[in-house]
Amino acid sequence: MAVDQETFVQLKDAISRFVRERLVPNEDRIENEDDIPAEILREMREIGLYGLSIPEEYGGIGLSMSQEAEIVFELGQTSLAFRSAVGTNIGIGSQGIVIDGTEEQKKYWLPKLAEGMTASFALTEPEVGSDAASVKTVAVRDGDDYLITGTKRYITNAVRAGVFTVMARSEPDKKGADGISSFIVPADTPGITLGKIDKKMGQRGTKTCDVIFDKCRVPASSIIGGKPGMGFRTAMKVLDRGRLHISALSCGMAERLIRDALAYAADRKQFGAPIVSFQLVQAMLADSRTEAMAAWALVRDSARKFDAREPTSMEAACCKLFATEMVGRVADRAVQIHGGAGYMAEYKVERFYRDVRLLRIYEGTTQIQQIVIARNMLKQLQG
Ligand code: COS
Repeated sequence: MAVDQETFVQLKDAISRFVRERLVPNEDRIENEDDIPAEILREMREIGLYGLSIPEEYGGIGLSMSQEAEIVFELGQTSLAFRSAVGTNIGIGSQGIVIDGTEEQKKYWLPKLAEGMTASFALTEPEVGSDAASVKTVAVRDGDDYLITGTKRYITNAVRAGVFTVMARSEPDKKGADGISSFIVPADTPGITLGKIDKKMGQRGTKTCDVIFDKCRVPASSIIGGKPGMGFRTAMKVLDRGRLHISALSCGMAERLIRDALAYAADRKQFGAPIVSFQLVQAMLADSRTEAMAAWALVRDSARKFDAREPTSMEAACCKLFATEMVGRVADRAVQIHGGAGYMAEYKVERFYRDVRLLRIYEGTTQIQQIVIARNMLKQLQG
């Protein structure tokens, strides 16, 4: 799945222009209002951002992973809230259906998502974070239906969602991963309520909250792929892909931070000269540039392997580990280069410093990536 190069170049140019001309000028508004204005969400729909990764035959743009990474790199160069609004559609919210859905599920849901209905991914729970296989939300069989009950936590875009993909335990006699199914649950299903919007360290304008399911009735046909007990594996495949996406996003934000830090250093004078002329400042810029290039090369290479259908669980975890930690260091140096100004809200660098902290946590913490990498290394050793 990929669009032809000419169409892709046009799309990338259009999105890059949209980021510069529409999103960057609205960054302060997002920060102050803690929301994305409806007109910007509409423009994001019109430009096709909601359907980037949905195959063309289902009404999307049908980008390959490599192409998606390039676009997300562009989207990373502004407040992360903009990417978050469409991120669940491009990634974790839609991909369960794209990867493992039945033909009927794809035909029904994917065109709606490509048009801009928001899809939200509901895995995390109050007691279930890194240990994703211990999902406590239950789906109890009732005739041809299931009744879903449980609480999902920190669910991105829940307030904007038209549909949730929900991981729930449908096989009570099976422990761990084998007992979990992924369900497609329309957001207007009776029995769903939303908790209060979470107050976060950063990423203002993104919306997360609890989603509470109380005996939500869904037909058995809403299990992704139609086969119970496969939901954990679907979620893991979705997250493998999502980790490449978050890595590309980290590289985009690193680009913005380096650009802003360089511009500030060239402008700011101390000891009678622009601080960029001082070697200790140059060292910080050079370290950031080097690490950002290394991360981007890793992401591009891994995305290419993903498109070639090579196994990429380990590669995706390596990318997520390296790129998200990299952007943390780049943000820290960018604050340092800005000096006192770097601590002031007037300069956006302190905001981005807080925003990127989440990248090392969601879609699998750095420590989970280390576990995934080491387990794959052992598997390779054992042949
Ligand atoms: N793709 C396909 N299948 C996978 C997979 C992947 N990437 N990873 C695991 N599986 C399969 C395994 O092969 C196994 O199936 P079999 O028994 O048929 O072989 C099953 O899923 C269970 O896997 P495993 O035993 O490795 O599960 P663990 O409970 O040990 O969990 C980790 C593995 C820790 C890696 C997983 O729980 C995880 O990624 N946690 C982080 C969750 C996360 O990212 N949360 C963020 C929330 S979304 S913002």
